[in-house]
Amino acid sequence: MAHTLPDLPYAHDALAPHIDARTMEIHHGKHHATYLANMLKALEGKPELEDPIEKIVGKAGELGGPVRNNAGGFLNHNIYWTCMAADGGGDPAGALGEAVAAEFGSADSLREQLTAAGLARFGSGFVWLILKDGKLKVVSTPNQDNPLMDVVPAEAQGIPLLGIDVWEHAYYLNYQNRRPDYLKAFWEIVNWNSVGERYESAKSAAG
Ligand code: MN3
Repeated sequence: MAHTLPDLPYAHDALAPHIDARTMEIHHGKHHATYLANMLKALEGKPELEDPIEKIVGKAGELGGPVRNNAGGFLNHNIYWTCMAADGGGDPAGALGEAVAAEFGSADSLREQLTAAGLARFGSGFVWLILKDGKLKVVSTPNQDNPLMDVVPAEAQGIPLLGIDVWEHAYYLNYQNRRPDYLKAFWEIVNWNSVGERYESAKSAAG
């Protein structure tokens, strides 16, 4: 299986002023590309190189630290780009909207929980909305860990639906150390349609 860097689903400046074009250029063209390059190096000669990225990430414990960090970094950014859109924002609709209302009370309450998890993540990592045992759950993981990994704590394992990058490289040029401002801005560009599509396919895969 050929692993390639996906194009951004929008122009570099599409998310401005919430996320600036220079951040997107470096984040996608340098950071994301480097995770992919280092993942390919770490998997050189291994049969797992032929596997889909989700399967590789699921075996992170067995495949070792460089695969954990770089395959995680590759998949996490694949997800993160699709969680944003120039015309994003608002509240989730459809089946996801109903599940959010039933399980969190409101979209505001879900946003509050995701924001709190992002502020509580010390250092670098990701905040996630996952599907776990048929239910929605807010979790966070350090570094480039992903909820699909066998090595993350059981309570943080699940199918990732929404991922928010809280590494400083995701926001430093625009916001410097102000992670709260970045997380507030994220809600103006969140792509609930794409999160909702992942939710529906995860639900139907689970039967
Ligand atoms: Mn990043």
